Amino acid sequence: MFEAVLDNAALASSIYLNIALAGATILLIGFLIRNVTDTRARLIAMATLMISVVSISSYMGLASGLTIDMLTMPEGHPLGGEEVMSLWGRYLTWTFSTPFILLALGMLAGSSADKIFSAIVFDVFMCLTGLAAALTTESYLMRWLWFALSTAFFIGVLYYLLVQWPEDAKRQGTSDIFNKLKVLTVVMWIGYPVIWALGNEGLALLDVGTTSWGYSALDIVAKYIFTVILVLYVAKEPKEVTTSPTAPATV
Ligand code: RET
Repeated sequence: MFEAVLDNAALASSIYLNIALAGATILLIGFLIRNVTDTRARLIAMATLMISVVSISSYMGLASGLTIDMLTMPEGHPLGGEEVMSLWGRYLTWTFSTPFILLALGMLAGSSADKIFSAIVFDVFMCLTGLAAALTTESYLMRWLWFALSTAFFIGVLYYLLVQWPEDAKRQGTSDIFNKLKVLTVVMWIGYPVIWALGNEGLALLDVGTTSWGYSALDIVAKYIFTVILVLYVAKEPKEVTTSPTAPATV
């Protein structure tokens, strides 16, 4: 699979560019937070750093061919009976990267531990059931049922992002920055199931290179641009970040 990636220019560039961007983001965060001493500010910044640590590992998995396989699609799939290249490592590693995005956002909002934990639980199962959708090769219907279950968990995540955390952010005084990152996150995250549905593993309207670029483009905004906006704010150690939150449990 290593060679197959290199032979496809669109696919290779969608992977190698992200390795470079994740590496650059890690170095940039390290530089920006070198003088930050507050525990909450550092924890939020370190959570964002972990997003790129997972990302560089994820894209290394894809570049090396370790987490890519040719899967025979079931009857009913537009490419039924044919082998389709699945970059399943993406779905696996989202399980590790997306919780850090939510941890950073939940802490920025000054939310409570129970709400941050619940959002992350929904998120982890959204990713794992997405992985199951991609790896199911015996039934076309079951692929879409996994997709539907994953979407249900995604709605759980959106509930915290759109309903609970904006209230907490208001109380914490971080509404401006939180709402900016909330919109960025919600809009980008909705793009992932859309790419899955249109991509080579779903309705197969997009080829493998275009599908991979779809995810890579979303990743650039949802991870690196998100990180830079958040770390530039947190590195100033504003009192809204350094003050311990008082948000109530889920209501
Ligand atoms: C899948 C397919 C099944 C339905 C849904 C999905 C949602 C995926 C999302 C992924 C976000 C990934 C990010 C990665 C950054 O490292 C699994 C595509 C709802 C929202 C932000």
